[in-house]
Amino acid sequence: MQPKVAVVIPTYNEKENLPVLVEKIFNLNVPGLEILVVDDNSPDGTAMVARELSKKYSVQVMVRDQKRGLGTAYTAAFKLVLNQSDKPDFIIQMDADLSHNPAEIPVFLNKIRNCDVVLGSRYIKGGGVVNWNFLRRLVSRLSNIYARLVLGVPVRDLTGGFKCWRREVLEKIDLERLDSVGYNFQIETTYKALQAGFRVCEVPIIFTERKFGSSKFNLGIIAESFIKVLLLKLK
Ligand SMILES: Nc1nc2c(ncn2[C@@H]2O[C@H](COP(=O)(O)OP(=O)(O)O)[C@@H](O)[C@H]2O)c(=O)[nH]1
Ligand SMILES: [Mg+2]
Repeated sequence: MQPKVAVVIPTYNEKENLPVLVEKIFNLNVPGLEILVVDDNSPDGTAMVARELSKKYSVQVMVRDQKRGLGTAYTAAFKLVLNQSDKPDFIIQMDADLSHNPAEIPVFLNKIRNCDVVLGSRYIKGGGVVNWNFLRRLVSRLSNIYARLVLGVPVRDLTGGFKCWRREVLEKIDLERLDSVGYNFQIETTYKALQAGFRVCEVPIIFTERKFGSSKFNLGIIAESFIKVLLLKLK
């Protein structure tokens, strides 16, 4: 039977980017693919744009009342797709701002056949980052080194947000007990999958900084990660 694929896309003020991304994804013609957009009531009207797209494409839209962080957006979206009657076999997560190249989706779907979790990695051979300044590169590199050393895991890119999950992994990780509000979600979920004994693989990706809209990255996100990585290890 043909596998079902859900692509989860969190959005906050992504009205220029979302239509371009959605069109590119459906142009791949991956059978059985559907998209779930989880928007935090973006002031720019991204939810309206998403609803418009749902008339043409297989796009579901989940709107939350206010900005509540990337981690909780993903948790809510994962719960929704896992509770559907027609559950997806694979769940892909990616940013809305075109930093993650949709053309790489088939690579993830190919790799997941022999893995339980596939991580898009900027820090293995063939991977990379385009249009980030020195400081942003440094922060990303240091966060990865810090998380890898504290947690003692062999993963090169723990903080990336382009990933593919086998449904069983997300069912096993207790989503109710996830503790991350922000980007720490990426580290926490991968670590929990490793702890549960799942096979985590990396494929190289090129991350390209957005052209439209603005990044929601901030110091609070770094602070959350700094503390929560330690707590994760101590648990
Ligand atoms: N629903 C929701 N999406 C968010 C939130 N914060 C960030 N995002 C989305 O998460 C993705 C990555 O965020 P971005 O600001 O591009 O982070 P950066 O790539 O690290 O600079 C984008 O699609 C954002 O719109 C949030 O609080 N709620
Ligand atoms: Mg971005």
